[in-house]
Amino acid sequence: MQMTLRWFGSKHDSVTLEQIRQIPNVTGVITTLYDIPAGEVWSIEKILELKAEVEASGLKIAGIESVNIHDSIKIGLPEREQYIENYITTLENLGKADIHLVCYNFMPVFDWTRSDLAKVREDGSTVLSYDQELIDQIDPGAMFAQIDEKSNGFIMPGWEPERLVRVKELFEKYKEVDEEKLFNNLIYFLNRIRPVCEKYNIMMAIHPDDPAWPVFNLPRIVKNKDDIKKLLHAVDEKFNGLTLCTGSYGSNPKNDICDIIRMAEGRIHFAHVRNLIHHGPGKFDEAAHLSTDGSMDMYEIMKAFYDIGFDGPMRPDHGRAIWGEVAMPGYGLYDRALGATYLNGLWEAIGKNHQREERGNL
Ligand SMILES: [Mn+2]
Repeated sequence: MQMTLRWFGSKHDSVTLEQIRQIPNVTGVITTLYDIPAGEVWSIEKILELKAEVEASGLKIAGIESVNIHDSIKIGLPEREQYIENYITTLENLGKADIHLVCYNFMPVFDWTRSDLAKVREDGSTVLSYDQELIDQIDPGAMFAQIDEKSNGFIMPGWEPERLVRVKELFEKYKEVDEEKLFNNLIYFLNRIRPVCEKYNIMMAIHPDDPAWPVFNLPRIVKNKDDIKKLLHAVDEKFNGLTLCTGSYGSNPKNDICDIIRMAEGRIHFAHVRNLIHHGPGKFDEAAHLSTDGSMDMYEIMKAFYDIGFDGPMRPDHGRAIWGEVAMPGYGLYDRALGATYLNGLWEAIGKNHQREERGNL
């Protein structure tokens, strides 16, 4: 396991590479070219510039999150061909720059949804929160205004302003797209990018739907164990893999995260680890990473990753906003640094216990 932190680039992130480097055992960042809209080619020059900046700080680029997929690919419009060509060129350029992990998602219109980006907890910290009842009362277009208003002036990933102007039009286009169509469009895309991924040894790691059920009547196809099985089987090659996001799968308490991790052994290329508190059906708050702060058993989750020999990048996913830090909601330095340290501690303990058991068995 390689511990990393997500970093949005010096123009967009309140956290610096120098700060990230000082978190014990964090050796890499998961980053992106945030300014390039979905569908456009990432030039080799821009990729190398980003890489040089990260490496000058003593860190490495452990992977890209995300290279976003243009909606025409998800909808299956004729113009998807050009956008897939662009995507292939981007992957080729990443491969030439020695970058081999790409996180992406296949969610229609919205990458993720929350009803509150700064819900105040008893201790004064704030967290992202979800309440299906509140979401059901919101017009999808109004979601953008709401997200924008509470984002502390940062552009939230997946909620870029250029999407706002097109939201109505997009909903129209998705009218004919059900789960089956969306799934087939994903498989078409994966088969098209397969040669470039295999040539450059690029692992594609799909991020699950967040939350793990349909929102605004849009189809969702990466929600649970059955979805994952179907997807991994449909293109049964290593490059077709997962971002195992515990918070997204875990939004549905019926998902057994440890079981999913063990089932997907060898196909998990990237891990997002965070905890949340369930308040009832369709209702949860994000939490600190510690098991006792939420509903999930982080020890068991980390043990499952350890047991399958997970050796890819992991990052503490969203943190709380604490100690007065003003940052992109979920992406402050302090709570993610605490999260990384806690997860590193679990990993060390699990590893040492394992070694002790092995010695005991000799
Ligand atoms: Mn995630």
